[in-house]
Amino acid sequence: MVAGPAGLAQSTGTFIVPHWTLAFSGHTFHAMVGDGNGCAWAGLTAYISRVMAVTIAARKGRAKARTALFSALHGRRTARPHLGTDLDRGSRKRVKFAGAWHRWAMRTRLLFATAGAAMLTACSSGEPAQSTPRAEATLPSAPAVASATAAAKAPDLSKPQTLVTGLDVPWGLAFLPDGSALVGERDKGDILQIPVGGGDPKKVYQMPGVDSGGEGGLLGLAVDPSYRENKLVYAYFTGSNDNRIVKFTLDDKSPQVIFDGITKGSRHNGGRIAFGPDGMLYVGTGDASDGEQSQDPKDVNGKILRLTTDGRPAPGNPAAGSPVWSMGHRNVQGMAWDADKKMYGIEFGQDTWDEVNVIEPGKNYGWPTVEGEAGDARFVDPIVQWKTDDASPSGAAIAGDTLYVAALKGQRLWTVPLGGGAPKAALTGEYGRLRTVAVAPDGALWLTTSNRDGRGDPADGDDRILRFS
Ligand SMILES: [Ca+2]
Repeated sequence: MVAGPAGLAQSTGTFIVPHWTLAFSGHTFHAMVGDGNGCAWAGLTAYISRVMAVTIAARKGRAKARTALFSALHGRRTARPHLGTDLDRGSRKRVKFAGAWHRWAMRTRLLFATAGAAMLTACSSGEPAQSTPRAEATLPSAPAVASATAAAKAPDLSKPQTLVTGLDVPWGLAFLPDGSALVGERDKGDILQIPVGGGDPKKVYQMPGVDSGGEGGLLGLAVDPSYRENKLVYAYFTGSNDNRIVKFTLDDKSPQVIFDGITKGSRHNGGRIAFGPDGMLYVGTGDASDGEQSQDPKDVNGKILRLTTDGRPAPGNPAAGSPVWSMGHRNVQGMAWDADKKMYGIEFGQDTWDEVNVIEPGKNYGWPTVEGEAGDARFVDPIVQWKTDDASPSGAAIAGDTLYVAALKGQRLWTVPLGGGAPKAALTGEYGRLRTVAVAPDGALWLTTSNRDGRGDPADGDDRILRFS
């Protein structure tokens, strides 16, 4: 693989250098703990830089810095308890330091700085060239069938078809009634349209105000159930101050903000939006690395929300006037409904258990008090849990009686038989990180990769959309 100019510029300008520059100059923390630049070295660099920065913050005794630093350490790929951090999720967040660690870290930070420079070189040379989004296949034009959940037959996962290549961190994916698809690129804020029957994607919109970084950016997309009449599309994105939801038409350059004030973070921004069978807009949010928000019924983070198309709390929500549908979530990025309108939500665990939950209004799913199956009467246990290395689930869709779950770190597509039986994994390791899965109007399953999101190892042609029929 050869480094392209764009890839190199991104590596040096946005991610790797900030890790180290800010770590040792004592600047604010968020830029420093970006998500790496897409190679293993970057992950190690970020990990070491977090440890170093915690030490520096402790030495200088800056309470604000410590709080912010812990917020990031709250994430999964971060320091372990043996490094001297208190990761007790149920307690007030504090960072404690073992004296020996502190001294060791201060003595050796110069060594790490040198190592970081070497890593930068290694990372930059490992980036494949960026490519232009293009079609890899065309499809027979099928009449659009207005069903997001019911496929006539199960998609054949042994026969993947590469539909599009050259995408840059595709995240949101939604189909228009004509069978064409909208796909959002997280970091660029672009929305591309993939024509009916396949063909080269065409940029049809650029979302103004997207402030990408970390896990934030242009996230979920949804198409209004009455799109034929009103042409409305919805998007959830990270702006400069918060996560927010807008609605717009593709020829409207000024989207209307319908819901804002969802706390943003470098991690755990949630971001999936979807219309339920009741015509309401459901929203998966994240805890923005502050789990206490998930247990605060007045806070919209760490929740599934249920809104009208104007962004107001939907009629019939558990608490009148509140947008909250369910609480106690850590980071919901996938929602789906079966033919009986039963709702499923998937979420990332911290270090132990990712979850598939049956979502019921007013219920509490336990985070951060518990993670995974706890048998605690206060909380609803998941129906399926996976070790975080095996899943890290971001996308969910139901076709027939099977729930499909796209896994990032687990690099596989989980199939969960909703009628009973053990989940099975498919495509393990074949396409890297998998972000979004959706059922197309013709019943085919679409699946996106996420190898350019800063945590993957992109191959030529990434990111891509795969199709299974
Ligand atoms: Ca839970």
